[in-house]
Amino acid sequence: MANPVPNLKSSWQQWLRDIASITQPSDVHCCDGTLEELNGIRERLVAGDELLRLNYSSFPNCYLYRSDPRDVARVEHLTFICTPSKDDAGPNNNWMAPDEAKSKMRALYRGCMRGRTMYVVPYCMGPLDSPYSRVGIEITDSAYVVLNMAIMTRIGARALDLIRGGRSFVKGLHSIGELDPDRRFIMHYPDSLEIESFGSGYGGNALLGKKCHALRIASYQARQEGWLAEHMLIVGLSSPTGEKHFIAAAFPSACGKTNLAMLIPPDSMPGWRVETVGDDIAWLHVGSDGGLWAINPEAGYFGVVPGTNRGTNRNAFDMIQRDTLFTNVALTADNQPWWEGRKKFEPKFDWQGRPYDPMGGAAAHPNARFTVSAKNNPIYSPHAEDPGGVPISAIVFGGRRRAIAPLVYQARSWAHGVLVGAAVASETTAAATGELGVVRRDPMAMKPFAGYHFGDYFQHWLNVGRRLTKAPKIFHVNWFRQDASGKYLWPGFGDNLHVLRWIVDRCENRIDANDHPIGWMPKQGDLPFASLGISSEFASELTSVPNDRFVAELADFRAYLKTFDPRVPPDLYDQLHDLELRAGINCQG
Ligand code: OXD
Ligand code: MN
Repeated sequence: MANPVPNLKSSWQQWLRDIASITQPSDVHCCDGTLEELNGIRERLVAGDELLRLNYSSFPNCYLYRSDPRDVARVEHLTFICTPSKDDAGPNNNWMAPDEAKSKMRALYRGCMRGRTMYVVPYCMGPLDSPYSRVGIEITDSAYVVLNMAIMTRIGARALDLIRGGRSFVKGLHSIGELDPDRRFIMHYPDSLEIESFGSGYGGNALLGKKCHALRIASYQARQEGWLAEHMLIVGLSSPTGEKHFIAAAFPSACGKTNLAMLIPPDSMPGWRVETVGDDIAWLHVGSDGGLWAINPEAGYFGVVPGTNRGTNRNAFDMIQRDTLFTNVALTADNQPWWEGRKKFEPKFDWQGRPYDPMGGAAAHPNARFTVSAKNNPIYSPHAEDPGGVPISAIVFGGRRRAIAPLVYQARSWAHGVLVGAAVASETTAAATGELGVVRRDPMAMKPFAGYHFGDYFQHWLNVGRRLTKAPKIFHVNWFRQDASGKYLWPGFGDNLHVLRWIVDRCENRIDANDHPIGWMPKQGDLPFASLGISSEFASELTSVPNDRFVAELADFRAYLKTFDPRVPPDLYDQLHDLELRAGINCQG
């Protein structure tokens, strides 16, 4: 099984040898990404009871992994950006000096792989032949991480060839350590393209290609190189006349990005088709045509399982019926995965493998996940692997806002859109540890993921906009508006396509809109509220912004923005000032 580190002199091999001498594994395995290799790893995990094979007749080639109960979510408070200057990381990040972080990590890594296999996983983020793709190597002592990386990225020989060919690559070192929350850190060194992660085996902390590389390190590189690495889904829409548009949309974690990326058109929109390019991350470049082009750097989905069913997301439900690695779901008596919202069957064991007690809380962990190849998605876009990416017509921001943001509005310009993105806020969910249901500010849904100071990040967005001669239009949506009793005003799911159609019509300059202080809002009759059974009272609430709340929101946002001074671009303050004037606020910064 083991392919010892070949004795050649090159920087990546020297790095592997250095790491092996620090971590002292009993064995080194260089992954080539073949099916045989992955089957072998899986079989060994099954034999060691670390992975459970699920019922083959209903869930062929599916497995269950149970994580340590103290290791079930990303850990933002233990995630650091290690730039030489603290100011460059910004108040939006935890910061540690690179030397301090390195020596702290060095102490943790010393001998940590004794008795374990050190896996070496070369990977590529983005299609292998795309000029926009980036490569990396993750060293890990977790076979579970290898299996996830093999689904989420393009691992193996071809990625290694790119590195051998001289591409710069991200060096990621991961060890589960003892899974001790008190000895857990996720460090990023964007200047030297390095990631060091210790003490967690959970997705975002351990699958280093995803949040660590494709967002934190990539956003830092993107600023230096003039592109954007964003926490966005990419979805394609085709109208019955065959007109096609791609939309990139940023929502904070667990606001339904995967559902929107895989949306099923409602019966009320016959002839419409939806295709998924990506559900979590977009890398966006200014094309030679002056437009914005996007690739999805990932090759799979690491989605939240609870709530997934044929009604909420039929495509996701169908794609996880086979070839899926489940984490922290419950089990039925006949070894099927079970989760809240699955509807059928009963759990027999909870996510920790204990006999299920209906009085004892949820059976599946609320942040239980599926990892599955994008190729399983019935509506995986034929353009998802296009090396040049897909052209983006609209950028959509959104969040969970019970009582303030209207269903949809359009920013007046790119610069106003940057303000709209900077003002994204949402109620917290289970994807990150911490309190649930608290409103937190999450600019562009990048709060946990921007690898540098938000003031510089907003400036970078403005700079990219200046280079776009065919800039996408920017919108904000809120699927989560509620009435006073907590009832959702908008049906969501497939019906969100009605809103996307309005967005496309605006991009094509086909319809007019109402001029509201917040931005352009749909005219009466341009969204089919009545035919969706939405009362006129709800419809008018969905398209209104309560003035007192709006005024309070703007004050809160101004105070938040100030925390990024003196790096907040003056143009952004100008946009805020204009918005305040439109809202009738006499403000001063
Ligand atoms: C995720 C997230 O994608 O937390 O897992 O954003
Ligand atoms: Mn995400």
